[in-house]
Amino acid sequence: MRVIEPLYAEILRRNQGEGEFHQAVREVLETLDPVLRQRPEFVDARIIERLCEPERQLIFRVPWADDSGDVHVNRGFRVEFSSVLGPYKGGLRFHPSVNLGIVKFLGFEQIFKNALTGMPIGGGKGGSDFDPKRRSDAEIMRFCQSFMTELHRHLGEYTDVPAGDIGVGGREIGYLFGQYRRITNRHESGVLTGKGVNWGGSQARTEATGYGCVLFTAEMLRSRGESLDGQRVAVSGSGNVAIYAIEKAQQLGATVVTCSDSDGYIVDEKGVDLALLKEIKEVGRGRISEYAERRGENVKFVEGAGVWNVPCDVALPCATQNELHEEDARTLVRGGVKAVAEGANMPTTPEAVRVFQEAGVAFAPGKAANAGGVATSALEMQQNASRDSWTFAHTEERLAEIMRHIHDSCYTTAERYGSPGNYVVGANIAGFELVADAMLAQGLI
Ligand code: NDP
Ligand code: 2IT
Repeated sequence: MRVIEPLYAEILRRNQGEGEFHQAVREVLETLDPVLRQRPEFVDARIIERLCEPERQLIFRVPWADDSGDVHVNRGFRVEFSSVLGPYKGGLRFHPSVNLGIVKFLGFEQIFKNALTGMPIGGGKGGSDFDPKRRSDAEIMRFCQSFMTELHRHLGEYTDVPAGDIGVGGREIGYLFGQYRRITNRHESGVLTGKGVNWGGSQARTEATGYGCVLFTAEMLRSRGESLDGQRVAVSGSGNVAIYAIEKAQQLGATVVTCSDSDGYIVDEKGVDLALLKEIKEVGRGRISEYAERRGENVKFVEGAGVWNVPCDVALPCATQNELHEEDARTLVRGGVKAVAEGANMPTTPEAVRVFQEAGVAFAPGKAANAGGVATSALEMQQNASRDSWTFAHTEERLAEIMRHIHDSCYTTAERYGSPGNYVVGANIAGFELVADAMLAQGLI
């Protein structure tokens, strides 16, 4: 951290009160020493200072009226972090906790994640502190229309291409796309990803993040001479990423015994009934407690707690940032966990990551393990650009290839820089080198 400490101090000073952004930056910077020693030109060109300053940050008012006619004012964000590798690319999050620091942490992570996919996409992120829970479809539509009425002027298939994240799924992307099309009078499919498959969306985009996370886990286990078959898996969350992580884990022979939402978690020792979970969450937009009520007496619902007390071989945090703490990590290690892969962005606190690494647990950071979602978004952009549409099988095969490629580049980079088996080091350095080389080539901008 010799070069890094003064840089980090300056980042704290310039970005006060943005705790999640500080955490994400620190986690990357503290692994870069070996590459900065070998490549002093990155230091001379002040690559890190430039990378930590977003190219553009947009904050805007989003007024809308609820079904009773009452007026609400939310705050909208889009942080266009880096376009050195391609148009800004990254999701939109609608959640009451959203603020500038959270959007910047997510945008910063996205730069490296997108680089690791090997696809031509830059990094960005956006969203709003709007709370979609218990809102009617009509309210969601009006909110999305108001949000896009401002954001549209900053987007474009060659400029900035949003997608979903927490609170933004297929329904919201539909309303956002409709409003973009109306305002611009352009059916510009490549301006958003995660669209419906009959109007420009890609097969397997819905599944991609969860599937990719499990495929990455399978690769980590394979490098240790193991597989997912027969393993006991704990998944947190029960949204888009969690549901399709469960699906792929089950396809590969694992038993998923727990999942959660912000109210609590369920334990189903026979294995989660995915059809029931999808019906409750995707169709009914209901709560996880309903799962226990409908599945019967062998399933317990525990209110107000997370899933990490449930012993497992593989843990997949798929809900939100900082949801797996040091004590949870110790509990998981005591229970014999072998692999942890972040389906969510930064769900594991730095102290918890250290516990896993010291215990020799295979640990995959989100920027590698959950990159399947944005990679498939890039495949959607590719299909839109060529007015093509691929089969599910072909798209899934491309996703699997990309996840193998990300795994192998993290693995070999970690080895090359003296930290074998450390996927955090591998992901950060591999992503950083791609971005930094492109910045050097493109000059001081
Ligand atoms: P969803 O909105 O579909 O699901 C989020 C899930 O996490 C819900 O079960 C939700 O519970 C739970 N959750 C959210 N916030 C909190 C919180 N503060 N405390 C406890 N539980 C919470 O989102 P996604 O599945 O799309 O996203 C999950 C994670 O994956 C996020 O970190 C996201 O950034 C990341 N990610 C998503 C990608 C994608 O393609 N969608 C791609 C890569 C990463 P409740 O309903 O009760 O709020
Ligand atoms: O965090 C993420 O990578 C996402 N929410 C997906 C971004 C995208 O553009 O598909």
